[in-house]
Amino acid sequence: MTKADILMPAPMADAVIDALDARFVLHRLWEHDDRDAFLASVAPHIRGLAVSTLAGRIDAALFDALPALEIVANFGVGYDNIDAAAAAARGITVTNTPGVLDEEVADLTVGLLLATLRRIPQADRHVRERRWPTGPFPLSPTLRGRRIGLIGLGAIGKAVARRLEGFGVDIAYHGRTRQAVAYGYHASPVALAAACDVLIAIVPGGAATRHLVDAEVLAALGPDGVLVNVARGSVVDEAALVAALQDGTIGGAGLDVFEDEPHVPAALVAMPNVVLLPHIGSASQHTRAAMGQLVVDNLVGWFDGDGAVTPVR
Ligand code: NAP
Ligand code: 8YV
Repeated sequence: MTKADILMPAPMADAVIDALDARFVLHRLWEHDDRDAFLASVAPHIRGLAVSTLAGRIDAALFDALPALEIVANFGVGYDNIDAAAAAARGITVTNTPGVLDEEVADLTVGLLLATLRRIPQADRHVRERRWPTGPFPLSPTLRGRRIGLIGLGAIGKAVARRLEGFGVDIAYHGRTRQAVAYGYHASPVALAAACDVLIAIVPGGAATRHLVDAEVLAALGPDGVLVNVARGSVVDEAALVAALQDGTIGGAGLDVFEDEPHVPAALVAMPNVVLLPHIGSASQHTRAAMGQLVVDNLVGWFDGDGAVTPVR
């Protein structure tokens, strides 16, 4: 059987590389000093792309440079790194990794919420920096009595909500459509923020959700309010968030994602009421292995003629 040519622009997990190497002709773009020249030499043969956010934007210009491209397999459920409309217009299939990371990301989201409210990283630093003998760690805000608003009640949002039910807090949500669920629905982010004192963003990135959480939403959340963003940095107006934290418009934030990753604004790093994570929502060995396997399964399924396992849309 002829092996299809697959392009991997940036490194992925060893297990993914090994599995694709065994089944396809895998081209590791990042290993070449003159990437443009290498790409030009293999471009006519490339039928599949294996990408993560490390590969940068996968856009129309790249599709036009790869005339035989059939499928883009993304490592991640969010695929705002890919111009899916441009792919669809060219008949190129895009796949993502839904289903295998929902519980992991939900665990991390609840952990980040608790860490932010109860100031767990700050308390750890209090002990490590030998400040405990000189005085107790200050009392923290609480989850008790909180009203939690989820911006996005999809697969991950629902997994977060299920966990939060066990914490005895009120839960409401915003999305473009009302769902048949027991949680309260609000037709806009600002209405949700006004009704809650915790906002958790867990929607896809991209133009449609850019700055869904803006200065108005943060003002509606209020001075005891806490924002948790595990969606994409683009969903929150980061400058407005910094201002809201600095002037006390909201009380704190737990952030796993940022507008210009891996760069985090110095103003956020300096704040005592903010918990910052390096985009680790799905980043356990267990779940990253499952995501990698799904990338492989999508490419193998496609080139075996069985179809992609998890195409988007
Ligand atoms: P999903 O099942 O597709 O759910 C997305 C939810 O967002 C839906 O409930 C949808 O409801 C809502 N939504 C979509 N567009 C919207 C808009 N313009 N305005 C308001 N709500 C909108 O996706 P998921 O699997 O839960 O994942 C959600 C996102 O989480 C991913 O796309 C990714 O960006 C992010 N994520 C982050 C990490 C991390 O490591 N931090 C890990 C995994 C995923 P409606 O259709 O009714 O609007
Ligand atoms: C990944 C994610 O870390 O699935 C997603 O949408 O954000 C994370 O699980 C990321 O996609 C890695 O490229």
